[in-house]
Amino acid sequence: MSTVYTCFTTDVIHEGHMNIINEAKKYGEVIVGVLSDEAMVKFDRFPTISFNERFEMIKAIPEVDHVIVQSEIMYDEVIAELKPDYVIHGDNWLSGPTKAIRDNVEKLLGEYGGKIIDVPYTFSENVKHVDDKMKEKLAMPEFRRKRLRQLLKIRPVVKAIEVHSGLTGLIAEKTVVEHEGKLDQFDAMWISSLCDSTAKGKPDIELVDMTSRFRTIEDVTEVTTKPIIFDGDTGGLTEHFVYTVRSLERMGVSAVIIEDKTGLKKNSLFGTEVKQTQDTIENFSAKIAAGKKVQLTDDFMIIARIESLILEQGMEDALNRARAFVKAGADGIMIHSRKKDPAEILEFCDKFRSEDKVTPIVVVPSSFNVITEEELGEHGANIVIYANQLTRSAFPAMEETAKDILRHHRAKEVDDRLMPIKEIISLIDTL
Ligand code: SPV
Ligand code: MG
Repeated sequence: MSTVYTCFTTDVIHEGHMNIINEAKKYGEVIVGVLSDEAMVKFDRFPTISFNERFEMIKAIPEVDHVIVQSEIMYDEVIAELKPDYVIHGDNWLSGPTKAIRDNVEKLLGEYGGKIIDVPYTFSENVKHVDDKMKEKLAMPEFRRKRLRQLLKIRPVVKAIEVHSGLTGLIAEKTVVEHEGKLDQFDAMWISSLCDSTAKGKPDIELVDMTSRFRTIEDVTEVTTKPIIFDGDTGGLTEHFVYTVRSLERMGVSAVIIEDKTGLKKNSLFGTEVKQTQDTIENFSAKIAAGKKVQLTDDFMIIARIESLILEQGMEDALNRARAFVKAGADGIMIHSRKKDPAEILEFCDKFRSEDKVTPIVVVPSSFNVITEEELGEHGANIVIYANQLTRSAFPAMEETAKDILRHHRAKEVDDRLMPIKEIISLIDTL
């Protein structure tokens, strides 16, 4: 008897899946692979139910003969093991980033004469409704908030990108690339104080008030599902910070990062070129402890950001602070540097990791941008934040367009680099 293989990433079985299974049944014994959580978050989205629940759900379908775990997005392992006569899939993988998966399957099957069956994708009201509902569930505060902690368990390095509006949120949410046969996307979003301020044409000195920063969070949460790491600057007065923690938690933010500076905060990338004052270990520890005391869920994280390297206070000072802030209850440590050479960041990571194996380390490779996420991960970093690149790429592009319209007294000359009108009007999903 022939064998037919398919792989599912869904949390809900709808008529589209049943159509594939029924089609598969015509060809022989049906084997379904359930994609692991690790692989699923890399190319699709976070599951809303546990892996075991997804596995049991597939097992309960009478037409399915066997269920296995597929641990990678690419089918190499399963095809080598099962040598199925057919692989069946919705024809939506004929284009877009998932085409790389189909190409790979085609190559693997071609080696022994296996065949692909592309089943027309089921477009129906109910399929759309089920998909929308899963997304909406992921966007709810109680689901979104805990996702950063979940990701830290399953991703070797969680990567976050800066967002400061609904539109940049959509870029973080939807951008998936295929590169060298692998699919990838961002795990989380960073609401940068620098970019949130810059988008409003204001300096990054805690001038944009919390009410306005919260409004940015709402703009982002309205159109996305990924977890949010909020740049809380210094956290302000401890008496105010406790209220900020409660508000962020309520909005479904996963983590706030506060930096150990006091007084008028300036952006760290100025370093010692401007006057900046580091807070005392005692004061900052008390702020962390106060925040931890008021939070209502176990999901929310308060991450302490250490400015010792930025302010040239030395490695020992940075490490001392890290120890103290973890003791005060910090759920993670962010270490920052404005050097181009990542050496001091790596030294901190190595030294901190040698004495603390568990506390997540966050790094922001804006200046030391030659190092890859993988290399940072090898030194113990858990979260990598691309803190300002969307803003920095958009600004020069917009400025150049403005200049060219002024030069030519019309917009024709800039047209080639613009998103087509059709694309921009359909970029935003409607309910
Ligand atoms: C931000 O993005 O606002 C940050 C990171 O705090 S940095 O600008 O490098 O200080
Ligand atoms: Mg900032």
